[in-house]
Amino acid sequence: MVTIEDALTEQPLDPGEREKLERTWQPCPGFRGWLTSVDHKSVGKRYVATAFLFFLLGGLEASAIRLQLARPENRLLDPDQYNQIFTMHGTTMMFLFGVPVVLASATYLIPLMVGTRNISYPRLNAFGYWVYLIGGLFLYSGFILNTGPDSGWFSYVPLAGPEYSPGKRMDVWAQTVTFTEIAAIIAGIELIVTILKQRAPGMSLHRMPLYVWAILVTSFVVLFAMPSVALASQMLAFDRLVGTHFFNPAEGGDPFLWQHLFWFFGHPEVYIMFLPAAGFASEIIPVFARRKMFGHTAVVLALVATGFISFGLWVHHMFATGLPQLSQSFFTAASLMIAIPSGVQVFCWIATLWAGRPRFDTPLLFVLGFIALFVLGGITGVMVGSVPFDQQVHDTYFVVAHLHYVQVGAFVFPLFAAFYFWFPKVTGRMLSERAGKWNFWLFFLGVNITFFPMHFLGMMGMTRRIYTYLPETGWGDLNLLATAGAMLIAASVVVFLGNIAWSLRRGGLAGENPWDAHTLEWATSSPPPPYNFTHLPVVEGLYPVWERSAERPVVTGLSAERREILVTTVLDAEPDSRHENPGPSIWPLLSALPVGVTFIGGIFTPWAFVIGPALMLPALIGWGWPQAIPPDDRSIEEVAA
Ligand code: HEM
Ligand SMILES: [Cu+2]
Repeated sequence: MVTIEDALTEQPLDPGEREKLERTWQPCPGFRGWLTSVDHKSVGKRYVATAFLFFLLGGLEASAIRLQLARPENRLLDPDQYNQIFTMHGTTMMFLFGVPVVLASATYLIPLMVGTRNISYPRLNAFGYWVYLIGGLFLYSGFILNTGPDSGWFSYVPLAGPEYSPGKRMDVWAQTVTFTEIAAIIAGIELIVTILKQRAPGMSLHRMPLYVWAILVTSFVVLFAMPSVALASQMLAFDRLVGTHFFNPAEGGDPFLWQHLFWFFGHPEVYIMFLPAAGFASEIIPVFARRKMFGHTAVVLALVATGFISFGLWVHHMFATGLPQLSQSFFTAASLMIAIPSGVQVFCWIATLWAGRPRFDTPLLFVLGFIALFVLGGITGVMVGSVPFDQQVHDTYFVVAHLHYVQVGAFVFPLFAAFYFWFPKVTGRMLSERAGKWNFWLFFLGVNITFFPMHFLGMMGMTRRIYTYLPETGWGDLNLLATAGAMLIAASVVVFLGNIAWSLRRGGLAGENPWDAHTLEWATSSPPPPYNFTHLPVVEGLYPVWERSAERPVVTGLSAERREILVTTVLDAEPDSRHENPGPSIWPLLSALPVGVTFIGGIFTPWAFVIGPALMLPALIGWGWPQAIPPDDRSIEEVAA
């Protein structure tokens, strides 16, 4: 076994090594390259861009909702359109934007941050992207054909069951969910393996960056939460298509089974979005406060604790169903408890800023906005977490206000911070600071003007999911205000898009490390080469770039003629073995298509479950076909020796 000390060599790569790396890792040219890429960066970029596209679509739907509700008795949308649009909005934001964008950005960032050449299972990663894309396109083709789901984003039975939702609408919803869950589980697996087995030598667990911790916890949450809803959506599909009775009480089924299975996923989902967002904040704050993070260990423990506790709260979504007293108390206690690890993180962020010399660039502004909105959303969360209050405001706009403070404030804000922060790394160019500040202030004002009044509307009795209301209710003015706020949000998104379009061509050149940041992705060029690092780095501290010694030790001995990655041990990240990472391949795409045939065809004919797998077989054979590369039998001792 090679020790870390052995790895601390400074042998320069022999001349021509870089050209060899270029040749080994180059993607296929042109359009074929686009279809066959297995590079975590190109797939990651594409994944993030697709998720943002869905964010824009979800935003258009939100605007339609807000325009409809701006005045009492408005006739812009009819009830049927309204039902489809709010369901599409919720479904898009949660399943096609929220979870995917989190995992997509991790797909891009994690291999760079842990100092490796590519993600583990890169072909599976590409496959996951295609499956997700098929799911998203499927949902939107349904919507365009007036077959958009209309039972709300959590599709409660019996409303979503065969009796009250005939037609194909809810089948489209159920299968879309299945697609996105498959994609998410795949990403979770790859990220866990990459984090645990591919960290650069020296990055022992206690030197792992906080964002990497956040993604590790998130990926485990994904693995435990997603199967629950994937199962539920298949059971719903079977109830609707095959005539099973999982949720039909008349035949011994149970509608509450749906609620439990859904929320056992649905609540942790909120943390699947929030934990990485908190991870972004914990990376960005030290850079702009220009000091190390206060309470690193406390934040790690808080992330892990949040991951665990997030599985103990799901029933707080069901307080209005008439639960026994004991479970009401238990789930109230658990819901309040999760405020503790969240509070720990908030205090650590504030302490870091307090003791630092903050530089108020756009990424930090978005993080500050996040902290403010997250605290507000957290407070209303504690309020609805207690049964008596929840009984009053359940299914009102108070809940809509709460959930958006958390999701827009504690998720979209840090995401924008991350976008401004990592855009220079990904594209090589800086985003405009001036436009960034406009983007931030319009967004921050817009979110508060949109969602703060909804607290009052909820208390005044305005229920969610209503397409209009009477003038006598007195809800008109606050609704108009909320709509005006939504227009500010829309304006800020336009500024954001304009900023990207302008900066991609004219933005200042970023260079390797424009923010003077500390994680490993800043130790390579912007954008990084296909092989990420010319010399794989050896990590000497918790802040690898800030704590780099003058010698700058690197790993040597990995082959540049094959796509070799260094596998290290779980705890101490000592070199363990070498692994060959596969090259470009069309099979992930060709395997994703039969998955599409199976689940989409399955809502029309059960034969799809025969035809789809039959088509899948050749694709899998192609995928698994041995490649004509001679085995590499050098021992691990030659690496880094
Ligand atoms: C960016 C501006 C946004 C605006 C103006 C907005 C507006 C709204 C409104 C007015 C509703 C209530 C519809 C109704 O009950 O009739 C709603 C519902 C919802 N929104 Fe948003 N939203 C925005 C962003 C987001 C984001 C970023 C997420 C999640 C990541 C999200 C998730 C949801 C969910 C899950 C629902 C519940 C849908 C349902 O009842 O089935 N929204 N949104
Ligand atoms: Cu919850």
